[in-house]
Amino acid sequence: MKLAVVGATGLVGSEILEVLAEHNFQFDELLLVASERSAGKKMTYKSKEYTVIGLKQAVSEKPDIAIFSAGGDTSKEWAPQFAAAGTIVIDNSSAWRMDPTKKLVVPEINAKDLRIDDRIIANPNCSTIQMVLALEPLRAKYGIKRIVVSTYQSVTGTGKAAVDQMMAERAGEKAEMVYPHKIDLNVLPHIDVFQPNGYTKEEMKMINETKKIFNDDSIQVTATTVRIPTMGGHSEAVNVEFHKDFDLEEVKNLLTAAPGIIVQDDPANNVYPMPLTAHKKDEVFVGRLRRDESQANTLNMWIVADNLRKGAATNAVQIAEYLVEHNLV
Ligand code: A2P
Ligand code: 11C
Repeated sequence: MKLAVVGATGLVGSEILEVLAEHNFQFDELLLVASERSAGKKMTYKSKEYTVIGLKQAVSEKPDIAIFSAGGDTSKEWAPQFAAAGTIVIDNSSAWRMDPTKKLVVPEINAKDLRIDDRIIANPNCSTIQMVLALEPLRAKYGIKRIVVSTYQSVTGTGKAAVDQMMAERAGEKAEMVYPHKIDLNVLPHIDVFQPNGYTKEEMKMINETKKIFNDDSIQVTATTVRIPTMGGHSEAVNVEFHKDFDLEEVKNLLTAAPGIIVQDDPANNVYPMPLTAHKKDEVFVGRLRRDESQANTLNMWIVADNLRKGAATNAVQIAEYLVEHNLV
């Protein structure tokens, strides 16, 4: 097994290496890949030193699996070249997600749809992953009619430069502006670019990707995505209307029993999910479970996950693990 991590020098790339090590993912050879600017740079994985290589060299090495996290343009240009060389690409960018010929995979939900001839597999957007994972056990039992979601997203979702902007502002230093406004001590109702319909691209990702992952266009979704000056994870207030009525205790039991979900819901003791406690964890945390008393069959929930983990690196590594475990590679 030859594994490539493309975008290894980035924020998600370094998280992928951390998750691979924690999960003790087995490979014979590891290729750390980044732009030509970084070629020759040294990096370590499990105390062993590796030399970063460029994409051209990486393709010629014909890795079995390449986990991509180097932006949409890199994926659009290079993923097909890896695929043509026989590599299975697991892509973190938005480049292939809505392509009807590509699978959009959250392993706990739809890895079973993967086949031996899938060559480019898309990893969903971070804010989508944590929401659909927390909803899946409830969807299976009650059926989903409509989702209204508002997000509170970490600056780490934008990348290292955004973390630097926030920290420079906090320290009172001159900041390189990644966002159109100050982010520290502020809240921006703006993630990714605005679309002609007035929504942002992040909001449209949540809407479109959710329908694709659940394989159900009848599910109504609306979203407001917001950047807040925090690190550690994305938070989401989700209002979900089911087709069938539910019992709150049963909801808690279904969530508790589901893989990859941890219920933190003890208001009397101030226990609820937070980015600070979700940081560096692979799971999705769910709490503040309560009936929407204004409408039948409707639940309010609060969902938090480390966007660099289950929202990106962990989900991608889990796809790779699934491929290996099911002899799809
Ligand atoms: P590099 O460090 O050489 O620029 P982040 O999202 O944290 O900024 O990380 C982006 C990652 O994608 C980095 O590893 C970066 O490598 C990589 N990357 C960016 N552009 C390219 C490109 N054109 N080809 C290959 N890798 C790229
Ligand atoms: C954010 N969700 O928090 C974005 C980052 O489509 O993979 C990931 C963008 C994507 O800004």
